[in-house]
Amino acid sequence: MIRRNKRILSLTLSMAVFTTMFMSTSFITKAETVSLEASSEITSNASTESTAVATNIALNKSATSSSVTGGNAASLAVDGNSGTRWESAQGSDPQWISIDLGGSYNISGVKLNWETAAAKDYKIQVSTDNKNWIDAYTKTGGTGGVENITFNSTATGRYIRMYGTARTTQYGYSLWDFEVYGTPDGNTVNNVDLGPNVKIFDPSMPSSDIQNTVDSVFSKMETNQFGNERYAFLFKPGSYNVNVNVGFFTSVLGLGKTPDAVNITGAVRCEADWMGEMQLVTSGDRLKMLL
Ligand SMILES: [Ca+2]
Repeated sequence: MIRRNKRILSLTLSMAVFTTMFMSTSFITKAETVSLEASSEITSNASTESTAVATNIALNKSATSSSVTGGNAASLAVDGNSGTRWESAQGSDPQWISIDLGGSYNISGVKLNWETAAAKDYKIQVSTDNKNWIDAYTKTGGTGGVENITFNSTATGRYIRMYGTARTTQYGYSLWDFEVYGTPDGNTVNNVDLGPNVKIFDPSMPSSDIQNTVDSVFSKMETNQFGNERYAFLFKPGSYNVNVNVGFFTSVLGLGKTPDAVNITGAVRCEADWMGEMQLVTSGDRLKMLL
């Protein structure tokens, strides 16, 4: 017998900081649906901050490079001074300049202000660990000058580099300015890196970004009942129009001073669709499997 036993709760998600909604699915239930009441009211402490002018998140951050010519150090490409520059060793490929953004960002693009000695072929790469790099942008046949580059899709990471494989001159790769644009992805609080598995959401973030993040985690954790990974979603006070599907070992917490500080106008769901005709349901604190 196929039995659907989904309990639907309706409530407003709102918790004090340490009175959290903990939806670990490890021992509880995968069959319970928690539907969060849509709220027509925007909480008074929801962010009303308007979109700010884009900030160069690479400014004065730590920069390193594969090589240097003379005193043209890597740091001079992120000093906010268009009269100073980094230059790599001359006549040598490949060469790179890398920036440590100091925290994890969703990076949307970069601005490169080349000196005469520019890159013809290069990649902009992003990394979370400074070891493994993902191509965010590839350029061939570049001619230097100022290049404003928007990635086709945002790249998440703490480290970003220009990796050059061919030059426009006999000299090195030389940048007056290497600017980077993006928004914090919520993994850094007061310069403490909480790691890639803690996701802190702010109501100023685009709903689509939050949705993509929670969907990505759910795809990893939906059936991961025997894995070692653990995830936590922390929602700062405010209103969110998102749907949160909760997989195994995933905590969802609303942060705030008062019980109504966080409103999720979509839903938070804990289901067992992945099991097909089998459903896990709770009976008291015991777990039963129904066929
Ligand atoms: Ca400079």
